[in-house]
Amino acid sequence: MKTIYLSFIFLASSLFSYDVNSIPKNKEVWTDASVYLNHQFILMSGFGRAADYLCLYRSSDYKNFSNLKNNNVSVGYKAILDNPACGTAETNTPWIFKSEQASSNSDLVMEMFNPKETLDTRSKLILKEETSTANPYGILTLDYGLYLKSPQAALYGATFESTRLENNDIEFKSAVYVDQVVVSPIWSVGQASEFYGSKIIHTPNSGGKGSVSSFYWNGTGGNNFPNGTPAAVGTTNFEYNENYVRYHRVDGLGGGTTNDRCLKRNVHWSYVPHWFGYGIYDANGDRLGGGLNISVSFTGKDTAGNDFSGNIIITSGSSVSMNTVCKKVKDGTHLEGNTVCPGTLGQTHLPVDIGGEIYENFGLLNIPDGTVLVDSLSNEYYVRVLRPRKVYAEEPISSCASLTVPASMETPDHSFFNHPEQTIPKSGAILVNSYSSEPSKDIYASGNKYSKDLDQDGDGIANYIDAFATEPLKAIDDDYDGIEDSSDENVAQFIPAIDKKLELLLFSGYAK
Ligand SMILES: [Ca+2]
Ligand SMILES: [Ca+2]
Ligand SMILES: [Ca+2]
Repeated sequence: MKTIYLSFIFLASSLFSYDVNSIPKNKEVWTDASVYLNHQFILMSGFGRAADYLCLYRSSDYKNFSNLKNNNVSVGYKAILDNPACGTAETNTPWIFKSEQASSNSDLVMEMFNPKETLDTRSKLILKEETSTANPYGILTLDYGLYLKSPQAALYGATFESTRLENNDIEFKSAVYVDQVVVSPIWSVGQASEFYGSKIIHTPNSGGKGSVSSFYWNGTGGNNFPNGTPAAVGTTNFEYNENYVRYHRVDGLGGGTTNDRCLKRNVHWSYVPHWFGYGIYDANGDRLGGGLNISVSFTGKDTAGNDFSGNIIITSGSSVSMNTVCKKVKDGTHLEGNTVCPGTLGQTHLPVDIGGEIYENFGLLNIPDGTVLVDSLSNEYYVRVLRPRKVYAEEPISSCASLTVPASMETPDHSFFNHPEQTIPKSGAILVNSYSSEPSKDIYASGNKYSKDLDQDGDGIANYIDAFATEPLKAIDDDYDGIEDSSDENVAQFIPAIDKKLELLLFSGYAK
């Protein structure tokens, strides 16, 4: 059995612990996911969420449930997963997995689906070769899509592929599409979008080089994915060895190129972007909205470890207004007390070179996960850390002297998407439940799972093919609408109508 390891460089996700047990588990304070983002995101964006999806596959216990058949037809199985532990939003419903590997040498082919009333999530993984230290990308194809059912629209799509070249180098490519409505509800479906294309050539046991192209359309003047003129477009180019990454970014519209910067790959620190990194909830567990101006007191430590006691302002359910302070990007140490970086007027993340070290302004405080903030009327606000950022330690450029940033490579366009045609397999009871020992987190099945070959409801149909494992009069629901198919007037699966836009070319009139 092939095994899904997880050693994509640069990528990580994490679960924070929090304790708000009196609030129902379907509230946002529980279902919002913590996702580790990267401070040097222009370098990482081409990887998309590949590591998170591989984490879901790996959590599915597929080794125990591969090659499931009923009357010689392949079937799937249901799994309740701890989605936040993989850096993804809590679905509160089972995933349906299908896993097949003909022999121990053949490809492991897996699919996963999460059909819901309004949204449909589906993914396909073909694993040809496991990841290893020499090849952190493995040899694989991974597709992931999120679709709105009515009116039909693709909200998110991603294709990741790694292959072996003739000289044994590994080529990793990706294409990622994001409808901005996924990022923020202030947008309407199809109004604004992002596209990323990346290509990396990795030499095992040595290093590699690559380019990440990013496009952002805000819909102005009807400009949109794929051929409209973007509001922002650029290419980040990099070379890395086992210890360091050297990179810069070419601004596609202005034509300028940033100075080369140098990161140490295995050293990092973290902070919370105060303008969008938090989840802030009212006493009912609902996330606050926008346009707020709530003054609350905070007593704790600033990021230099000094005592802080004073007022900060909640400006939305994601953001807190606070002072910024100049810190070294290497390790987060303050330049001098709580001053801002010279010449920056406090603007966040404008790099300043001081004696060969790079400094930027960051927020003065990291408000800890689980903090309760109180306003003058004694209203309480619960704080979660939802979007912490990992900062790779920035080194003086001399540490990267042996590396040379390559010229921009050709990166995949939207024709790279595989758009696999998928049918959700027949499945039965929940066979895997990551919340067996924490049933209160599972509002769908209370932590329950069922033995594959037993017959829980005694209707003569084994659990693994009984879609209603505890209801003896029901057994089949092949269209996943919750209605037993013998009394279902319309048994038809949702099929995403995908507009591939292949008649259009990706916008190419930008500086590379
Ligand atoms: Ca049964
Ligand atoms: Ca049944
Ligand atoms: Ca049905």
